Amino acid sequence: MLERSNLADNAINSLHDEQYDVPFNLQNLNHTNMLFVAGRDTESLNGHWNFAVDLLDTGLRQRWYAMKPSAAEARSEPWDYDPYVGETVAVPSCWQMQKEKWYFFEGSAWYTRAWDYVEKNSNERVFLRIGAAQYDCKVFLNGEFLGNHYGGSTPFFVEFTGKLNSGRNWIMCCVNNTRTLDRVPMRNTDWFNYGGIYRDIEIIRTPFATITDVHVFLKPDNNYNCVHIEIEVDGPNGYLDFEIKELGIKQQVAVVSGKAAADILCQPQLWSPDSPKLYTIDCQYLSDSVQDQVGFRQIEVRGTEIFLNGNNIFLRGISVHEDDIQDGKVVTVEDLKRRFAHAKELNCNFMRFAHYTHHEMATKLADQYGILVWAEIPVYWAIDFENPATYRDAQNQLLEMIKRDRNRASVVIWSVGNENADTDARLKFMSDLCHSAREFDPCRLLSAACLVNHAKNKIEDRLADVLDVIGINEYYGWYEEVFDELIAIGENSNPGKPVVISETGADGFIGKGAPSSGFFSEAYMSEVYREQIEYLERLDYIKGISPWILYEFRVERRQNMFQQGWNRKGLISNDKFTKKDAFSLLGDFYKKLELQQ
Ligand code: GCB
Repeated sequence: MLERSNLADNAINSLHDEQYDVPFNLQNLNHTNMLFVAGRDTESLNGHWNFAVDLLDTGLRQRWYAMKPSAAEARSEPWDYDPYVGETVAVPSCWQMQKEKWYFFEGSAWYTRAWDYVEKNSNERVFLRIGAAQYDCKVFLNGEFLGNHYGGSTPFFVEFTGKLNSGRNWIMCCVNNTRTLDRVPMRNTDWFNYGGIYRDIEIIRTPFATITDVHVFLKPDNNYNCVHIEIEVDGPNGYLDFEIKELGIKQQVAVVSGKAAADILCQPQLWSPDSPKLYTIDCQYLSDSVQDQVGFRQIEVRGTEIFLNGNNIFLRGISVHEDDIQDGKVVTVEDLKRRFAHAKELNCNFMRFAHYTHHEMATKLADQYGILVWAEIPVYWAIDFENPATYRDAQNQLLEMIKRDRNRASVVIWSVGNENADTDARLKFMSDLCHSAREFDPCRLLSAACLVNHAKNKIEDRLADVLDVIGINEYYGWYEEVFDELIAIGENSNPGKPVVISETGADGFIGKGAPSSGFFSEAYMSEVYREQIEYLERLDYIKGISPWILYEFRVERRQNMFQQGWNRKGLISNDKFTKKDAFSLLGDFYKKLELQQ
């Protein structure tokens, strides 16, 4: 008789345990254990990982993660999956794009790979960083559960220090993209529910005393002559060295209880779309050092106007999703560069990165290209605003986004949501998010795509009181009919703050069998843009626009014969190459606005 382990007993017992997942939902990998990564060496774990989809969560129930690598003939009990052999997928990727049979798969999937650890420095710390995994990611090392992360678009870290074997280690991740009532977003979205580890996965080593956070910004006091730094470390009291060579700054800053802060007087050349100047900042603390590229600028609202570095600015924008016909949510630098080239061709100075946190390379490139960015968390449509666990998740996604990107001069707006019904619970939830954002970042504006009361033709959203900029999504010519209401909204609303049209647009299908007129025709889409532009020119309460959207994007809920799983409002089709006529209409309008500024 074969000798059975407790795994076999568990396999039977677990059939009756419907609380099997509770121990794995700690959400302990969150903004509190983020590490500052800019300028650090990394070791990529991208590449082929063993992979299995697991619709029934058998892996968690039966504890696949606790199985040891072993030859089949040496095993002493039956097994339903062997994490150490079998099918592989490339990481990063979305499983939908790997095999047709996984296209609509929603559930858990297991990723496993070996990593051989060789210590480089005695006293080093070792972290795993995952750029993003959609949506819940549970991490196991050599069979031990180390924690999980909620939220599909922000990075997270797991510390491996003290848990590694010298030589072979096994890293296992269980990634789950099920749409549930407590998640953010919840169950219904107008974009595709991709799944998987779809951004870079890497190992980062640091010295024992580690710089965990660096926040550097121009003090927003209208003097443009003071760089404020706030640095956090995990290590003893002492000093750190902060340097911006090009500005002649080299300063020792005291570290007390893990924190260091200073105001440094200097005269930086200001960052703007016309002159996206970046400075290299260096920070050295004991034997740890990091380096980042940072621009200095001030964004503010005065009355109903937006000012960048004291100059009145109109946001000529375009919205964009993270989506690709081949790769799904995986982005490459080439893909992002094409995105910015198209935005520049449209004469944009602004982009809305909808509806979740985009790849960190996108905001880095925006810094370099001089594109202002609206960055957003997926508090989208219906969310369980009453649920404290949902709030905790949304707040964590917000703070992870802010901590990742608050050194990016290009990011001028944090958006806390999109088209959410104005209930008391939602008002409290989203106001609290705004307070949190302000606490972590004093130098950006807060916004959300708010709702308009179409019966009264009025911006009537109580959240507007808490925001700096009011976003409104309007689809005159498409979902709404009478363009004159746009004028009435301005007259009836008196918002007292800048209003940005965060969405407007129309579907235009240009593939085989495209209609020549009416809804979904390119001609009708152009007509909507023509009328929109005509009206926008008359709307003095609008201080920016980001039409919907640069590229067509994949979505389950659009299935008519012209959509076939795609939202066709892209100014460019899903090949990211073929422009529709509306592209040049918008580009010409923006050129005109640019010349007027
Ligand atoms: C909206 C949503 C956006 C949709 C868009 C549309 O208002 O905010 O996510 O994709 O409309 O195309 O209907």
